[in-house]
Amino acid sequence: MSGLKQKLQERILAERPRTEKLLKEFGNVKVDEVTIGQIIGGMRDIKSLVTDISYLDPYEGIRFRGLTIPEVLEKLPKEPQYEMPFVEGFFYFLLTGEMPTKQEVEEVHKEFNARKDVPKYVFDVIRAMPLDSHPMTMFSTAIMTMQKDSVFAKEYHKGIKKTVYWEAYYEDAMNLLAKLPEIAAFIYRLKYRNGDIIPGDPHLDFGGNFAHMMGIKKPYDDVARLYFILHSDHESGNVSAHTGHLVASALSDIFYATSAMLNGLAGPLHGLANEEVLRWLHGVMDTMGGKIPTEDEMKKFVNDTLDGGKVIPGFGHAVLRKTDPRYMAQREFCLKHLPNDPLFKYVDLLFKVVPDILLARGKAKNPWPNVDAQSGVIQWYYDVKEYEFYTVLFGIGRALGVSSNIIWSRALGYPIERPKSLTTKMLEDAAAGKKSD
Ligand code: CMX
Repeated sequence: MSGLKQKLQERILAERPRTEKLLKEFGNVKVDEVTIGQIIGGMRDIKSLVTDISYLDPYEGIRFRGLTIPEVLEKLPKEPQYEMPFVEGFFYFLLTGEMPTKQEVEEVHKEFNARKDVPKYVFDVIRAMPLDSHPMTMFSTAIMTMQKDSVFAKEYHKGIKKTVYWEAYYEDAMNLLAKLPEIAAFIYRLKYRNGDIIPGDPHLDFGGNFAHMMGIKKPYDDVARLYFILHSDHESGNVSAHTGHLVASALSDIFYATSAMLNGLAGPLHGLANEEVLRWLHGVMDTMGGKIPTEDEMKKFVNDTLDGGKVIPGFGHAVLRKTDPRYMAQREFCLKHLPNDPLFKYVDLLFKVVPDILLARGKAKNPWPNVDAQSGVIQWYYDVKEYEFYTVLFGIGRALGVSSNIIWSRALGYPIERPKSLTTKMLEDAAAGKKSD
C-alpha cells in the first residue's frame, strides 16, 4: 500500500467513530430550519452537507483543512526555485489533513507518474469530435471514455464490502487525476495549436508538467500550481462539488462523478464565469480602442451591462460576503508578475467601481469580486488567449477537491442522497399556516 493510502486508512479508522456516534446518539438534534424562501431559492444556506476537506466562512473565505490560502501556500513543501507549492503535496494535505514531508510529496509524484499514461482511445475519441466542440465537452467526454476501466465498478460487481469501497474510489481517483493534465493539454494543443502535441516529461511535477505540455515557459508552471490549488474545493454545496458528491452517492464511480461535476462547472453562473469575464472585458477594451477607461467611463460600462439585464461576471457569490481570498491570491501574483498589463489594470479598475454600483442597486448580496474576476487575466498574459479553455483549468483543480470529498464520503459510509420535494400547493398551505391534505 502506498504511503498516502496508508496514511488515509489511518485517518479514516480514526474518524469513523465520530460520524457513527453523531448518527447513533445525536441523530435527532436539530441544526437548522428551512424557510420557503430557501426552498424556492436554490436551497441557499440550508445546512445539510458535511465535509472536513474545506470550510467556507462568508466573511473570511475558504479554509482548506483549517488553513487559509496564504497559510496553505506558505506551509506546503516547495522547491526553492518555485514560487508555489506542489499540487501533489496539496492533494496529500486535502485527503489526509496532514502536512506532507518532501519525501511524501515525492511518493505522490511517483504514484501519479505510474498511473499517468492516457490510453490511445481517449485521444482517438477527442480527435473524432468536431474541432469546434467546447473544450469542456471534450474534457468531460474524455473522462467518460475511461469509465470502462473503473476499479470500483469492477470490484462492486465482485461484491466487495462497504467498508472498503473507499479503497476502490481511491484507486480510481489516483488513476484519473494523474491523467487529467495530459488530457487537458492535449485538448488545448489540438484545438488551438494545430494539433502540435507536446509529450509529457515524467521528471516534472503535476503543475510543471502541465505547463510543459501546454508549451508555455516559466513562470506558467507556478501559475498552474497556484490555479489548481485555488480552484480545488469550496466546501461541498457549490454546483460542481455537490454534483460530484450527489452522483457518487449512487455509487457511480469517480469517472461518472467527475464528468458530471465538470458539466455543472461548465455553466456561466459557475466555472464558465472566468471565460465571461474576459469576453466582457475585451468588449469594454474594444469600445475604448484599447485605452484604459477613466473611472467614470468604466462606471458607465458597468451600468449599461446591468441595465441590459446582464450580470457583471466575476462579482458576487452565493455564500461569500467579502472579496474572495482566491481573487486576492491571484491579484498578488499579478502585482508581482504583470503589474503593468492593460487587462490587469482594467480588472483593478473594476475592483474599484463595481462594488459601489452593485451596492447602490441593492440586489446582489455580495458586491465583491470572486475567483473568476482575476484568473482569466493571468492566463491571457501567458498567452492562453482562448478563453473557452479557462474552465478546463478550473476543472483540473476542482477534480482534486471533488475526488477527496468522494473518497471520504465512501469511507464514512454516507448514503445515497435524496432530499424531499413538495408541491407549490403544499408551500401555499404552509404559508397560510395550514396542513396540506
Ligand atoms: N451582477 C449583477 N447582478 C448580480 C450579480 C452580479 N455580479 N450578482 C448577483 N446579482 C443579482 C442576482 O442576479 C440576483 O438578481 P435577481 O434577483 O434578479 O435574480 C440578485 O442579485 C441576488 O443574487 P444573490 O443572492 O446575491 O446571488 P446568488 O446567490 O443568487 O448568485 C452568483 C450568486 C455567483 C450566481 C451571482 O452573484 C452571479 O451571477 N455572479 C456573476 C457570475 C459569476 O461571477 N459567477 C462565478 C461565481 C463563482 C463560481 O462559482 O465560480
